Amino acid sequence: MNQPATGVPPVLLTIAGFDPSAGAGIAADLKTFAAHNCYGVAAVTAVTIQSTRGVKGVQPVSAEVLRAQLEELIKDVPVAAVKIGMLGTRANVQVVAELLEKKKFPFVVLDPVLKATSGLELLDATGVKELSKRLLGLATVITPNIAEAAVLSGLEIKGEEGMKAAAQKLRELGARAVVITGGDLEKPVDVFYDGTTCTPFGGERVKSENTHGTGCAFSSAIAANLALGRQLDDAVMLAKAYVRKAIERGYPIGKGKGPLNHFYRQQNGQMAHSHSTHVPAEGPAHAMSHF
Ligand code: PXL
Repeated sequence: MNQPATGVPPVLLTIAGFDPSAGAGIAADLKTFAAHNCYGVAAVTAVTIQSTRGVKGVQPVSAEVLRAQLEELIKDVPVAAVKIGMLGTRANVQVVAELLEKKKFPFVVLDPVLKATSGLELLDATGVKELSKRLLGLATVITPNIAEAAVLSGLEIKGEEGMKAAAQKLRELGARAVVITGGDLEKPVDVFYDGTTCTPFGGERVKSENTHGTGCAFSSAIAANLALGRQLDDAVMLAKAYVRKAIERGYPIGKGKGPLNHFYRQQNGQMAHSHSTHVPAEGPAHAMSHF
């Protein structure tokens, strides 16, 4: 097993896209790992053109470059858990499937990211089929939202009963365990199914506009909790509680949906006002700009 030396945190690998506004994607994943006292490494699958106002464009990384990043990393560091997010292309799905088949990582959390809220594709159409065929069965748990679960299961999902039926269907399609997230519902509920019990995890609606990257933080927090030795159902519940608080304490940064506060636990009160001291930027007041 990948048992780190005393005092050395578990290493978690995220394979995901880059969001320059750092609310979603690998930046969110690395912050979530760090907030759980884990060390994060990342292989980038795509660069997105994005702000808190949404995804405007996507430039996938080639399969060769993704493979090279992964090969270099896994020769070097012992990976305790993998989180998979946006993959971009079918070719990148294949690279990840080959990696997971070759290296048996202790835990794999698959967030099957298909589309941005704006409707832009974050995985191409043939990639969706490939993910369904090859990746579902290689994950410890998958964390689709309702729209993603509907696409992957082929079922129309209405309410909690629909979520349960889709979770069962996704198990039939090869997933070992499924959490369908319903955070956007009027009455938010997540449905967890591991083949034995189908458990709804309800929660109160959190009033916040700062929800950018919620799915990324949730799946990463599950991966961190698994690497730290928790059972899957506990890992899911702890991740849900973490994300809820991180949303409540989220930052009103940017003109769209602000990011979560991944580090609320580390801050706990004493740092709350430390941002008010304004340090003037150095250099000329009117630097050259293309913008
Ligand atoms: O939340 C899904 C997601 C994951 N990863 C990246 C994204 C998004 C949504 O926009 O941009 C990089």
